[in-house]
Amino acid sequence: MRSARGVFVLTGAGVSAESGVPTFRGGGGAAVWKGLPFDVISSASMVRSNLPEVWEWFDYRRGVLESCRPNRAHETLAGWQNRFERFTLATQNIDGLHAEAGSRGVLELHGNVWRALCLNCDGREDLRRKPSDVRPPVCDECGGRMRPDVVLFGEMLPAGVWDEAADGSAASDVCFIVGTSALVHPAASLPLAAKHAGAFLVEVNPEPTPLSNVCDLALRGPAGEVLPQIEF
Ligand code: BJW
Ligand code: ZN
Repeated sequence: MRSARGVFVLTGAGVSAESGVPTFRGGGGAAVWKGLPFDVISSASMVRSNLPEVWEWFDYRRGVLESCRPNRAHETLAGWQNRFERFTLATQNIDGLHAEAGSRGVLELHGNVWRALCLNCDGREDLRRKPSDVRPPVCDECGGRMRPDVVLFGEMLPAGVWDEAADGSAASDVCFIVGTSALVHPAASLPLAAKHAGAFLVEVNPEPTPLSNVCDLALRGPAGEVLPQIEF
């Protein structure tokens, strides 16, 4: 860490677990809401077939997140950002907790639950700045229907965000993989690009993942306890 010039960090739901945010695949069973597995309700086809229900699901999620604050893992990563020539933090999380902890330029690969996206003109709105009960919300710019600005199964990741994450991973000397099951692609392929470029890979997760066997070091424990212990 002392000699690293480029550090790349990929986080997943586990980094927010100690903040009280439920993970998707942790806890023994698949996350289910109203009898629908999350990969059904969080899918592109659901936006087409039942947008009001998608909003109900994300309204419920925002309700859970309202009381969640960043934990020591988010804070530690925010403290790392000024210590390297290049520091890239890419997250699969949509909760906004990295930014709330003070991280700047967070690459949100799967979007943000606090934003709405217009299906007609691609305009975006901050749901906290303009709270409204209308579902689906109506776009201020064009009057079109809006959807949650998150990346669902079967959808492309935002191109600019993806490109920056790919560049950051390929230019890293050290890559941390924190609190992700590493099952969802293309996010899970980012550490492989880092490995390919010669980076030292560190996994922080209480459980092994499909990436464990390519990692140089596995730190088995909760991110909020492990990350603050890394001194350099
Ligand atoms: C702790 C802890 C603590 C607990 N401390 N750790 C290649 C192969 C096969 C399939 C595909 C492929 N490439 C693409 C696909 C399809 C698909 C995919 O990956 N499917 C696989 C599941 C099989 N990918 C996509 O569809 C992506 N789009 C795409 O590829 O576009 C191109 C395309 C277009 C059209 C057609 C085909 C391709 C988009 C993926 C978007 C994922 N979206 C979601 C939902 C977001 C909205 C919402 O929140 O509802 O994102 S899915 C869900 O999983 C969410 C998460 O970001 C994502 C990753 O989950 P994560 O973060 O890893 O959480 P968990 O719960 O899985 O794991 C938690 C971990 O934490 C565990 O390991 C615990 O042990 C650990 N943990 N406590 C540290 N305290
Ligand atoms: Zn619009």
